[in-house]
Amino acid sequence: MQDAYTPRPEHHFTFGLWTVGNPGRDPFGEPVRAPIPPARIVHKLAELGAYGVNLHDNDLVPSDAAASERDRIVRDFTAALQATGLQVPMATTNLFSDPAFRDGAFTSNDARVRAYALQKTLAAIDLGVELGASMYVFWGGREGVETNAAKDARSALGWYRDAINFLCDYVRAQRYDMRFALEAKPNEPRGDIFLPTTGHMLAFIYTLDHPEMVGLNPEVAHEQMAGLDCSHAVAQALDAGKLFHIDLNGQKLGRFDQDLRFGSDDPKGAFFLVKLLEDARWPGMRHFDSHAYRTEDEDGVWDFASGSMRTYLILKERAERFNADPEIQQLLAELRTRGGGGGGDKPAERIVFSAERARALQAETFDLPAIRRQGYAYERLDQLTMELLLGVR
Ligand code: GLT
Ligand code: MN
Ligand code: MN
Repeated sequence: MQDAYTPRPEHHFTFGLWTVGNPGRDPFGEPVRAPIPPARIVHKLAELGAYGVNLHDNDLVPSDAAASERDRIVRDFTAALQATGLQVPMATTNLFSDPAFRDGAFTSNDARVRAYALQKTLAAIDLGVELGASMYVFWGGREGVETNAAKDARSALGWYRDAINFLCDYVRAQRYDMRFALEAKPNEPRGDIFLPTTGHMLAFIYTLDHPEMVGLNPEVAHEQMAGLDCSHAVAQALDAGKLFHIDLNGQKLGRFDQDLRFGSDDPKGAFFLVKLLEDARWPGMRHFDSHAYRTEDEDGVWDFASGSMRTYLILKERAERFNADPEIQQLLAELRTRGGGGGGDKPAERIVFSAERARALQAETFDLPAIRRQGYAYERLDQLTMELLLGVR
């Protein structure tokens, strides 16, 4: 079926090999789906209208593969990419599956593990570059603790910083066209993960040697797990010029990491996130870091993939309607000019410090009783938004 919500490569939708390839294993049950070979994933995603596919090193190349085996796998994968035109915009390292990383990778208490994590990442960066990736994601799922008796959080942050600095210098020395995107998560698989939110990550970036190379990869579910509004984290990342990548998915509050289909749980939250990205004309990849329900067979996986992209495009169209809706826009214009606009529906001028401005402010009188009495009409605004989202407007 082709309609206004049919995804096309120019929409820049991407999936991970690990997302559509997720076999449905969970802590209580074995995989329910057979692994889908990477080349088949590439062909299916291209058919569905995606732009690209992302990967961890070991999603493609098993960690015990000999060099010749690695080269054969990469050759076959590249052939599938060339046949379909699918891109690999982002790559990352699996620094969490191997039991060697049980106490973390860059922040393990064992110096050998910290060095091995760097070695593994160097090889994975090379692989990403070979496949054309210019974005590299760091999700430190094992970087944390179950007990604070085990690790000094300040030493751990120091090791983390050394690792990212080392890797930035490697990319620079190799003259790779590559930037890093850091992804936060509050917990799972560790009891507590270091740098648990996008805001923590943002502050950490400015302590690095090359902050200009490093940005953020916020994930909807991870901010929700921390009890936060993801669109606010994304807005702050945009404001700082640090939104390098995004992981779109869905999550119920107070649950384990569910990685649900984007928009399937909190469509209103998803709407405001899409609106934010589209209003900002953000040029990055719309990556879906989620997977099909464990109940699904392979057909269900492809339903999940096209559903993710379709929902995004539907919400994008709803955002356009929101921006064009006369009643909603009238309410917003009133808010913009409330308390003294700059003429027409222009907002008031910014208050910028000067000695004169400070003196004028000190002398100003405010009609506080009137200010205290006024309402903001947000109930009406939200109801109009809901009616638009629910399809009756
Ligand atoms: C893992 C995790 C994701 C990360 C991936 C990148 S791996 O699936 O749950 O949030 O983005 O390492
Ligand atoms: Mn997740
Ligand atoms: Mn993610």
